[in-house]
Amino acid sequence: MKLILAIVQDKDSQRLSNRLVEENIRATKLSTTGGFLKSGNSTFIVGIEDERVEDVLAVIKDTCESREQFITAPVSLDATFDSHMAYPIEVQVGGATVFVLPVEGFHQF
Ligand code: 2BA
Repeated sequence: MKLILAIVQDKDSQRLSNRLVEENIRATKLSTTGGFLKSGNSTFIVGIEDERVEDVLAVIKDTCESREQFITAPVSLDATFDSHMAYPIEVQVGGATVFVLPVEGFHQF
């Protein structure tokens, strides 16, 4: 058995939830926050048999889009500039960041 942790953008999370249910893949969705953008994303926890890992990855790949996002970073390089000046930085977010981990035990009591 494997544990899949998939961090996806909030915009894709409902579609991914629906697809996982359709494909009979059990999952738990957590509301999470990206450390860099400090904005909301969603983390799916999926416990799955080894032979279905590729199916889960295919569903995630099919559902989650990569998007460009801008953040506004403060500039404080030169004391002669207004310290409130800010400039936008473009970052590419997602589709999905996925970890596949081995599972030592699985119990449902
Ligand atoms: P965030 O940390 O909010 O990062 C959003 C996007 O900002 C990243 O997209 C990446 O393009 C950029 N970014 C992140 N850290 C950066 C840095 N130090 N300098 C420049 N750009 C940076 P993704 O790589 O697609 O990541 C999307 C989200 O997935 C991340 O949101 C974070 O929540 C999670 N994530 C990504 N890599 C991770 C990792 N190695 N461990 C844990 N979570 C991760």
